[in-house]
Amino acid sequence: MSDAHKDVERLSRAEAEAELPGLVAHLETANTAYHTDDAPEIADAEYDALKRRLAAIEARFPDLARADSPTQQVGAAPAEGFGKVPHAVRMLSLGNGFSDEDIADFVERMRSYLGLATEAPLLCTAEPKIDGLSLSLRYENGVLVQAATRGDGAVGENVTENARTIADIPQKLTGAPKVLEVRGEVYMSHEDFAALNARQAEKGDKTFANPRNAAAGSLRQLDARITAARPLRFFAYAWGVLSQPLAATQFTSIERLKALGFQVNPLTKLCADLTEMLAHYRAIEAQRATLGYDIDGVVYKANDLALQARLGFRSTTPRWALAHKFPAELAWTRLEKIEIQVGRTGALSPVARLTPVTVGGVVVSNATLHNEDYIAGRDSKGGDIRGGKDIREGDWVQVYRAGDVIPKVADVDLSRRDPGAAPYVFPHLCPECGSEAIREEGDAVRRCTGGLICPAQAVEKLKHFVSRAAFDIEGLGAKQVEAFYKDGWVQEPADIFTLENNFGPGCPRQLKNREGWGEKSAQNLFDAIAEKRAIPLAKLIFALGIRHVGESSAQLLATHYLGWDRFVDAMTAAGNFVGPEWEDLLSIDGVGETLGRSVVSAFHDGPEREAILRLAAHLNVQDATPPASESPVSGLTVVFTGTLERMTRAEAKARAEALGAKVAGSVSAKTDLLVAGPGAGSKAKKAADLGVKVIDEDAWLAMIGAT
Ligand code: D41
Repeated sequence: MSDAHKDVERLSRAEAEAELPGLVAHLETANTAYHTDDAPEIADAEYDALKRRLAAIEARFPDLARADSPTQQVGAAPAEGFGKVPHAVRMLSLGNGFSDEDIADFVERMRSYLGLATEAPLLCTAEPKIDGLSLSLRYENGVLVQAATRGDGAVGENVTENARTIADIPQKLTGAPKVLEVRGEVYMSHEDFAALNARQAEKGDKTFANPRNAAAGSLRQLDARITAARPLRFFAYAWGVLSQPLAATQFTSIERLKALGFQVNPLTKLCADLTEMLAHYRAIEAQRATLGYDIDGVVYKANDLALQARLGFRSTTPRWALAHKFPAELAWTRLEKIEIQVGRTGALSPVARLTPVTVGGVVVSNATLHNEDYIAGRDSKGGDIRGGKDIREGDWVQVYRAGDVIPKVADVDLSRRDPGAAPYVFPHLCPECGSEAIREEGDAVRRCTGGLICPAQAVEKLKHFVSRAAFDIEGLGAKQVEAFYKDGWVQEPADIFTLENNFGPGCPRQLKNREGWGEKSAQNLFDAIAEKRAIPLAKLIFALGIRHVGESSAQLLATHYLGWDRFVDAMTAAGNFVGPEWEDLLSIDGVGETLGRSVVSAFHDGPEREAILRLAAHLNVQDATPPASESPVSGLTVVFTGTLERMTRAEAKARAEALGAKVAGSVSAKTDLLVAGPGAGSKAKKAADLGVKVIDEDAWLAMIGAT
């Protein structure tokens, strides 16, 4: 072997060529010893170092890389990463509250939704919110068969082999339901975190910023041997699919999980009312520093599982649970410079570049400044924020971070301001393309008018297009599209689908010859792209990156229009914001004027429409499925009137909508069903006049199978 200690950057081509075969052979022997013979020959660290060196050499001399190089095979798992696991029961997220009032509102919202009398009890559990990452464990006949990360809540990553190495996770259960999915948090204790970082530093490996990152980095190792060497722990706090209920309440379900052998948090408490919930929050907060692991708040959950079921959830958060977050940590530092970033929709977002400072264990060097009013010390209604103090370059500012969000600026210290500091002048031209940046009436944000000619908007749109919730093309992330854009390979989404034609085998310039790419990875990318030509309608609508159109509104549009052609035709016909197509768009529950205008505008004649149609020409758009038609009320327009005795109006409406019905406020010729409680007046009469079917509350409950 040539001098393996020579810096890769200084290797000559001949030296690299001489070193490669030995390196490859060494790694291949190690791989076989480990995977096939189950007898590792070299230490993990040595293996990793060899592999890093090989990758570095290949990156420097891409044409020397072999298609079957060990760098293209990551351990036992496929090179692309983990397999995907759809969650049969969606992993919901949690709403956040910060103040005592937020918690009082939460309890009041539940009471009013359920129509509880003032004296009726509403018990809630309160437990620490572990700052780790959620994991779902599936047991069949008492045997752990699968572990999946949360992912986007609908689809996670298969980390079964890694989860098996965590001591807190039982491999077998006795007396469990036939099918049981246990959900909880993977975390690392302070002590184990410190020891791990010390070991990492000693080996010259990267250290972790905090226990949460260490836990995430350890669980998401493609090589389960690495996970096994990391001291991860697990607290169970919820469940997914169950073949049989665990118990009738949240609290007793957790007790049952404990009896089955899971670790559950000992600070979980059953609280009778708001006062007890807040008292327990204070008690947990007081112990925070001595718990030995990171928590970032307290989670409250309605205790009665029947009430949880009635409360249900809205979009992705349950109505029956809330996280009460601890106040964010603060730190003072100097704001060195204000920079403007241009986003996908042209928004000019000011970012503070800070002298790096540690806030809650994480080094912060950037903070968002929101918009020009925020910098000037004004809120969206023209009132003062920070007592009207503006922010200038060179100022001393107080920054904070809450959870995973981008750090923010809370305050500015005027006593330390340089007397010569000038107020910040927000640009009126886009810093990326020079187009005019304008602020529309009522909009807090100034936007670049350059549209797709603005490189920043084009790149951000592309990044959004390939993001996980959109096209999610394996091997094509933000970094890659940015590089392709810079070199003129991909200017708009349609170009992704001609990449193989333009830069594939036989072309003058080929992807496999780019730095960081090889024959195999290039072909993998072309295959991954081809695979995504078939795309569900909702994903395509979301991927277009139209302002105001998030994942859930894209879903609403898809389930309304069902097919791509119908959607495009309708948006085109609604072009003047009048007429039946426009009315039809606004009739979708959840689609308002702002969203409607934004979508229709994207399909106005012009470059954006052209780009969308060019893209669609490469795709095979899969029709959306109409909403749950197995429900007997799906598609019906229902009106509730009179006094409902078994549930509140809010609950009745939410349930009907969850079953695919449309709930209207007044009776018309379009009404299919009137549910009339006692005291129904003019609506019942009108229904009778129009020949609309009228039923009472009990008949309605029977109809939806909720007696
Ligand atoms: O300790 C936690 N991090 C925690 C997270 C917890 N104790 N309980 C939780 N409960 C839920 C629901 C109510 C949705 C079952 C959670 C989370 N969710 C959660 N963590 C991350 C996303 C959602």
